[in-house]
Amino acid sequence: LRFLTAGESHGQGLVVILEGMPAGIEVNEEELSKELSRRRKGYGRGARANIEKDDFSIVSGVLNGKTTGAPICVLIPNKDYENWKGKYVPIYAPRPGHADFPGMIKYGFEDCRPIAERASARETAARVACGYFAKKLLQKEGIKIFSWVVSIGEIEANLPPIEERMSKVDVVEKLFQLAELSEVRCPNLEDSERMKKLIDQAKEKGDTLGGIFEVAVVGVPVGLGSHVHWDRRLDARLAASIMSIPGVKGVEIGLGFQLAKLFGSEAHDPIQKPKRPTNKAGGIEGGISNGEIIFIRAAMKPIPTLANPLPSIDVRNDQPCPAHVERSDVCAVGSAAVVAEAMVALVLADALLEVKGGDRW
Ligand code: EPS
Repeated sequence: LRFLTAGESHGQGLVVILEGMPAGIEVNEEELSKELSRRRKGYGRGARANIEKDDFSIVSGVLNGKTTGAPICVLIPNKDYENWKGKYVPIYAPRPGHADFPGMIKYGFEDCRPIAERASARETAARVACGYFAKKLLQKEGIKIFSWVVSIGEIEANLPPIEERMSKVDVVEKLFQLAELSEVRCPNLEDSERMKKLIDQAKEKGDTLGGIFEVAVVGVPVGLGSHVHWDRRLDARLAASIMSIPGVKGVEIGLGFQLAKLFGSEAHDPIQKPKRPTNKAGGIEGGISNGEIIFIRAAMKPIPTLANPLPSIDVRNDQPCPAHVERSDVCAVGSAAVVAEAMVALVLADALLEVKGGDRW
């Protein structure tokens, strides 16, 4: 399974091509539309989220509601294109933390606009569209993906202990249901309100916020990924896919960094039938899924476009000046969690197809 996206933030639109999906997977446009709106919404997203409706067309690879085995192409036009058409707004003061600065030097531009347009997280709408098809394939095997936000800035949600979030299907399902009701994807609805207030404060100050989200996958069989080579290890592939989401700076599998503090006798999950008592490994041992819940945590940095900007330089004369300001989001951690679901789905569907193969499902 492989996919490519194309498109810029204020260009005509986004395109994604997904190749390698077997024939016979039922898909429907309403569900895909819902996935796109789960990513688009959220407290802290900018005005752009109201402009875009993420209308799309599936232009190939699906007939009569089922995949055909041919490449699937989805187009998502940018509504905002009409407002930007024919205008060119250069960016001369690169934003610290953004691709602006290294990108313009690397590609030899005199301003950062050509970099900013493609570095924009707008591209993640295409990934979510693509991930939908992977999710449908996984669903056929009884594999389901869930996500929620655990912290925004300094505010950590009061949630069931991580050991339970990693190992109990009923806890995972409940957290997901609650997260779906929250404007910041946080399953604790009181803490959601506190997070929203913090986002308001950041906005007032012209600042931005990051946070931590978790992804849990239920129903993964034993044997996806492999210990035999570095690029076949499932944990490595998942970590790379999550790290590829704009703004993500840290990824943990299972107890992750916490494991480093424990003795081996405390860190590993005893093997017993019918069920292992703990899942500190987060469902992967030796790069292979072990049949437990796959559990991933990721940290997203605050968005680099600040309304109250950090110091930068004017690249035309190297003189100090405030960084470029333009409309952006204050906080997009909830959206990143939905994108992470899509990336995880694509990696797991790929790993599943390696094991099961098949032209039709
Ligand atoms: C983004 C900046 C904002 C976001 C955009 C990502 O867009 P604009 O600069 O047009 O206001 O809203 O995200 C989306 C449009 C989207 O659909 O996610 C950025 O610089 O990454």
